[in-house]
Amino acid sequence: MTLSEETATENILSFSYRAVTMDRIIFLVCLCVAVEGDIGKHVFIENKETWSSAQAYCRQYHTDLSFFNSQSEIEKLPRAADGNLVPGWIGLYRDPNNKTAWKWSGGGHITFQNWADRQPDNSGGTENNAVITWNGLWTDVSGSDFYSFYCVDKDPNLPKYTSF
Ligand SMILES: [Ca+2]
Repeated sequence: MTLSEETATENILSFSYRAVTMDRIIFLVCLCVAVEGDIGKHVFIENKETWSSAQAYCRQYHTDLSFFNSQSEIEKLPRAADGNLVPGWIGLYRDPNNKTAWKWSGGGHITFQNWADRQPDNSGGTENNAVITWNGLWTDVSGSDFYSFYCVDKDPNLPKYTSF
C-alpha cells in the first residue's frame, strides 16, 4: 500500500466517524426540541366550569388541562376571531405544601412562568388556581369560579421523563 492510499483510507474512516457523530447530534437536537418546544395540541372548551370540573373533563376526553414550557407553546393556543385568547382555566394550581409554589395538573412544579403584573396575589386567600388571560398572561383566581378552559392532547411521542 502506498502512502497516498493509506491517507485515502484514513480520510474515509474519519469521514464515516464524523457522519456517525452528526447522526447523534441530530438525534439529540430533535429530542430537545420535542421536550422544550412541543407539548401537544391545545383545544379550547367554551363551557364555563370550575377548575376541578374542567380538569376532570380534560382528563376524560384529552390528556389534561393545558400546560406550557415556553412562550411558543402559549402561541399555539387557539384564538378568538379578534386574535385574543378567551380567558380560561389552564392546569395551574398552588402547591398545597408550599403556598408560594405552583404545579401543573399534569405533574411537577412549573419551570416556565408567565404571570401578569402583580400576580399571583392570592387576593382573599382563596386563589389556588390560575387562568390564562386575553394576552397569554396568567392570573390566580379562586378555583370555584366558572371559566371556559383549555385542554391539551399531549404528543404521544414525548419522552416519558419530561417533568410535565
Ligand atoms: Ca389574583
